[in-house]
Amino acid sequence: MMDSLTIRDIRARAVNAPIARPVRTASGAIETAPLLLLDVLTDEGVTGSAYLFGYTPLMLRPLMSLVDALRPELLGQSVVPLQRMQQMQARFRLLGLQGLLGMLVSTLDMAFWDALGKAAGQPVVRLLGGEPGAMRAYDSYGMVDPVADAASLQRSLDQGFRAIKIKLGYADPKRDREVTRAVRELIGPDVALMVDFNQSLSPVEAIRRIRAIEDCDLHWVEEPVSAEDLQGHAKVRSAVTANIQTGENWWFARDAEQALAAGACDLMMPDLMKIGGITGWMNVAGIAAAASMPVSSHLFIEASAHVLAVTPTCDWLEFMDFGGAVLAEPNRVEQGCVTARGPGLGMVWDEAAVKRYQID
Ligand code: SMN
Ligand code: MG
Repeated sequence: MMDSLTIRDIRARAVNAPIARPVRTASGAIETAPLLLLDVLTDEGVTGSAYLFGYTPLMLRPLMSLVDALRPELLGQSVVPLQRMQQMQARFRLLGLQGLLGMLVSTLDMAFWDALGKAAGQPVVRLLGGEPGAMRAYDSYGMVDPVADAASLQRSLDQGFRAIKIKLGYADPKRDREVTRAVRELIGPDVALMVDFNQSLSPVEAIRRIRAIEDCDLHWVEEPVSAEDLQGHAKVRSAVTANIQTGENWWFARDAEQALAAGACDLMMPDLMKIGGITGWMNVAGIAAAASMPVSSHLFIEASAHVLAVTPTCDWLEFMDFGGAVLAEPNRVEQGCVTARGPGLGMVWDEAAVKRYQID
């Protein structure tokens, strides 16, 4: 067991990886996974890794430049995630950490934790005071065609998923109802059904559309209005019976606290890459526990399985596999659950696949 790790270099590679099925949302489609693969090399020979999801390939080049800009700030520093987070917060206090910089700082935090886990020969979840456990997962879809996608949805159930999420927010509101009813019919009454509007509606329109589908026994309704519109979320929440879910666009723990203070949601789903990595997640886990607020994850299957297992009010793990194509052994679903692996976060790059999908 090493006493401490010192950052020797930070390596970043941009890849545009294939995904199992495109994710069509009311606010744009995701056809591939544009990822930045980060490796934190240390003097002690341990390497910590994590991936950043850039949403669009357009952001990969700027992110590569950002890594170059941050490298001199971090070389020679110790791998102590809390200290590095405080260093970044202090260094960029005037600028703020929202946006690409926040994504990078959060992903570096995940890589730091991965390095600590590897150095200790333990999964990160153990360093956090928990142990690997089977986290119940839902299969996360984009906008579906209930006829064309029927076989795929059935496959999800056959794999053991007990919950399905679909995207809504069609140009024609009637289509929201048609699709939701058809999917409910397909999956039967015992499988949880979540719907996600991806911030596409005004509060008035959201209330109208949610009321029209509430008889489909919805497990939650996600981001009906702009993520930043906390009052809008609160207004929708007070006008419908369905539980309102949000959080994937919160920046760091303070955004979570402000959303709770505004009564914006019944459930929360922070995103590891925007909430401050493992370190930021643990802050939010405390806030959520104190507020008795169920916490689900957003993307990042591998790392989320670790942090959900130490989240006292843990709810669902989102299964949307964006990293699988470049991992030697992608996390699988077993009986509808995903279990954290180690050492570290349990991710090893498939170097041949990385080479195949790498972009300069
Ligand atoms: C989502 C966000 C970004 C990419 C794909 C899907 C979505 C979710 O909002 O909840 O997974
Ligand atoms: Mg969402």
